[in-house]
Amino acid sequence: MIKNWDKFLLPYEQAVQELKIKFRSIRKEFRDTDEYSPIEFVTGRVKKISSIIEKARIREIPFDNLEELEDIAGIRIICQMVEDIDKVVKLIRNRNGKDLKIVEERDYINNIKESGYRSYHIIIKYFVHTAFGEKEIFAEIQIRTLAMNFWATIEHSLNYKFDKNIPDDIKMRLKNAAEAAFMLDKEMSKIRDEIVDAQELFIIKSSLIAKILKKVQLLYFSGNFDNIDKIQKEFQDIREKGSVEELRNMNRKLEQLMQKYYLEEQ
Ligand code: 0O2
Ligand code: 0O2
Repeated sequence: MIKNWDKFLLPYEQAVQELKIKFRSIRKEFRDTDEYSPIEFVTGRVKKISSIIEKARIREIPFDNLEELEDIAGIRIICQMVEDIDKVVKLIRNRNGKDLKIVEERDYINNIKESGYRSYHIIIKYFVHTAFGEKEIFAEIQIRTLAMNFWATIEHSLNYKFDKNIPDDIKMRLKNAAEAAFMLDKEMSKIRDEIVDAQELFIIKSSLIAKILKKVQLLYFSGNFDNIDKIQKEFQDIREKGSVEELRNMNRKLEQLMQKYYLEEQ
């Protein structure tokens, strides 16, 4: 039987277009509200006819049941950091039973494939309305980091080039390269965490410094010059080298001094 491929692929093409728009708009919404987006970019493709035929042959799927293939429609969501993958998975789970149905989740991040491949796959069922009627189809969503994507893209094209006959020693080197890419992911996450911690510390310190400054000024302008030189000197030292704890102590000390003089902050 000669299959009408155009008609067969139509719902898959539509699903890919719709899902790309949906996930890209999540990214846009985060960015428009100045929030960090766990989605860096989204791509999608309909599987090539030759790959569909090959996969069906290997899986012994009859030509009339090609709908059984789960990845004819494929969406790829690329994240900056490993932690973002979990956020994207949760976003998709929140839609379960609404505009899509989750059929299966495959965690190839905690269960790395033999090749070294890492990604989180979610198989969904997705409803499309075409000019020729309605249809529920399978689609595969792959969620991975930029580093995982870098590795998988090159490994996939090497496999394609060598017709899946990559020599064992090269396979081992590719596996090692996958580990190196994952180490890079981990290091980037660590660097980000350290920057966030440093930023948070800076915000806490800046706020305490502002509070202390206000109290010193109030004490000064209210004419209570007791120890004001000593206080200013202490403040200079703590401001430059002090810990959050030292700044908190000084703030408390000034609070007590203000109470002594019946002063109140406006
Ligand atoms: P934006 O605002 O940059 O996200 P289309 O269906 O025509 O919209 P198509 O043909 O699927 O898109 O495009 P493709 O090649 O899949 O690219 C998808 C989006 O991901 C594009 O953004 C790319 O700029 C962006 N992108 C960023 N980095 C990469 C990368 O390393 N690889 C790929 N493939 N894409 C990347 P938009 O949609 O133009 O707009
Ligand atoms: P395409 O269109 O070339 O991307 P199977 O294909 O039988 O191994 P299964 O059970 O159908 O696997 O689904 P699985 O493993 O959850 O997902 C298959 C898809 O994941 C592949 O699609 C790849 O896109 C990706 N993938 C899985 N393993 C690897 C790997 O070792 N290296 C790379 N680069 N990608 C992998 P296809 O079938 O290759 O189709």
